[in-house]
Order: sequence, then C-alpha cells, then structure tokens
Amino acid sequence: MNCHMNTNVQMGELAVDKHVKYIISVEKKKDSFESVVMEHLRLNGAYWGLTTLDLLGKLDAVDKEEVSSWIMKCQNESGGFAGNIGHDPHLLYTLSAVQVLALFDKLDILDIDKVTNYIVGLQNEDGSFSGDMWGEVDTRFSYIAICCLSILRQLDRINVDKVVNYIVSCKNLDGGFGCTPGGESHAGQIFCCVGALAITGALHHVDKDLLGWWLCERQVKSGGLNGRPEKLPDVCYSWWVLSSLIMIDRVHWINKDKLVKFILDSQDMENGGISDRPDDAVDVFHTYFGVAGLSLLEYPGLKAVDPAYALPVDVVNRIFFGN
Ligand code: GRG
Ligand code: ZN
Repeated sequence: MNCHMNTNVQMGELAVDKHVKYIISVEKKKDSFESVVMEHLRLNGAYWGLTTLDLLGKLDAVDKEEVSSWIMKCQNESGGFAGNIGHDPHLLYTLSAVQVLALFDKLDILDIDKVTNYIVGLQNEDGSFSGDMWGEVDTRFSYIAICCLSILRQLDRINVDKVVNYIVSCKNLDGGFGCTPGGESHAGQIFCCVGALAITGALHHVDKDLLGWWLCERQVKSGGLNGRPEKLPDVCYSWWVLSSLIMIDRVHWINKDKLVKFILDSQDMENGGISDRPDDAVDVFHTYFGVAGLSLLEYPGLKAVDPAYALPVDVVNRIFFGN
C-alpha cells in the first residue's frame, strides 16, 4: 500500500489545506459567533489570519484590493487605525494595518507622515508609549511604536534612546521584562521588550544567559511552553517564548521535537485551525501562533518568519532591501 496516495493528513503532520480553508471561512463568515465577538478587533484578526496564509504560501487566496480598501476605511482622522470601521483608533490596530499592507506590498497607499504623527504623539516624557489617547502605558506599546516606525522607516522621528531606557527600566532580576517598571515577567511582555531592543540594535541590555534560562524553563512535560512559572502550556507561547529565544540565540536550549509534537497535537484535524492546547476549540490567533511557531522551528514547507517583526522574512527583506 502506498500511504502517499491517501489525501487525508494524518495526526503528526501539519494539515495545511484544512488550516487554509479554516482561515478563509473565518474571514468570510462575518456573522458567526467568533466574528461577532471579534468585531471590534477585526483588523487584528485580519493580520493573524493573513500572515498565517502567507506563511503557508496561500496569500493569493484573498482579494488584496478588497482587504486594503477596507483597511483604509478603518483609519481615523488622527492618523491611527481602529479595529473596524467607525471604531476608536489604537496602536494595536495601527500595527496590524501597517503589517497587512506590508504583506500585500501596498505600504505606498499610506500617508506615512499622518500615521507617523499619530504614533509619535503617543510617546510620553519618560520614553514610554500610551496605547491611545486614554493613556494606558505598557511595554506592548513600546514594541508596537518601534516596529511600526521601523517598517515605515521613520525611527528618526522619536527619541529612540528614551524608548530603550524605559524598556530597560522594566527589566527584572530574573532577566525577564514586565508591562511597566516592577511588573512581573511574562513571556508576552518579554517578546515585546526583546523585539523592540532587537529592532533598535540594543540587545546588549539583555542578560542572554539569564533570560535564556528563564525562557527555556517554560517548557513543560508535554513539550508545550507556558508564559510564566506554574501556568498551563499554551500554543501561543510557541510564538512569544520561541521568538524571544531566537532573538537572543538560545533556541537550542529547548527540546524542539517535543514542542513540534505539542503544536501538531493541538490541530483540529477535521475542520482545520489550531487551539491553545490539545482538544480545545480552535481560533485564528492560536492558528497563527502554531504555524508561526512551527516556522520558527523550521518545520518543512513553511515560509520563514522574522522573530522581531512577526512578518515573513521575504516581506521584511522587501521592506528594507527592496526585494
Ligand atoms: C505583532 C506578534 C505581534 C504582537 C503585537 C499585542 C502585542 C504586540 C503583544 C502582546 C504580548 C502579550 C502580553 C502576550 C500575552 C498574551 C496572553 C496569552 C496573555 C495571557 O496572560 P494570562 O496571565 O495567561 O491570562 P497565562 O498563560 O499566564 O495563564
Ligand atoms: Zn494562548
């Protein structure tokens, strides 16, 4: 019997076609439960879904013109983008808008000054960033500002040293980073801080051995990674933890094969999509985290993803080196 004749993908392999179908169906089913719950952050969901499609080599399955014109309708007069048409602008959605237009090679439809002014206007005196006009401060927003301005080639419009100093002030004795000074280390915030330091060429502020140790301790028996000590493993930390380990050159400190298995075990083999852990319900976020995690683990057949910009490497190369 030739097993290769069987088109049903076996558990233990990435179900590429099923995941592509799942993502496209989430984009289309605008009145499904998941879409209603996610209405306010649709632009975010679009970034996770479309980046996944690109990593799977299937970005051509979407209408780029239609999506781009919807994205531009999410822009507010302030220059920032909202999660959907008519909603309030926020840095979270502004990054998603810039990233999706970068995926589509359509950054030229942006009014770069307008978007830049919105971002620059959210920097505070101490170098930190607020997420929007209401002022919540978090190292997530430091990362977003740095990532966006770098993609738009506008980093010279802010005081980068001050951004770096603020991030360093959020570093803890365990080598990790929190959301504000004194905040507990969490893998998500560590990704943001390490990513921002990587983009600005300031990784010398990281104690790589100390942080690498904390990050590789996130791997639990099942092979999955958690985000903090004593917590459950979750496929999303295959992104937050692994990208950080790669940026500080310590990815060989975890067991790659066991993590690949944990991610593959979290797939819905029938309807596509990946969940936070085996047997849970799938969503588009964890589908991205699973596929991007596998890409970081060099799983065959996937495009390489850049650990700092969270975009395919070929897209990042096109931005900075023009194809
Ligand atoms: C472009 C990749 C990319 C990111 C944009 C929004 C953002 C910048 C980064 C978010 C970083 C972050 C804080 C991620 C963590 C998200 C998460 C799973 C939070 C859950 O925390 P808990 O405490 O869950 O509810 P645990 O796993 O600790 O039980
Ligand atoms: Zn998760």
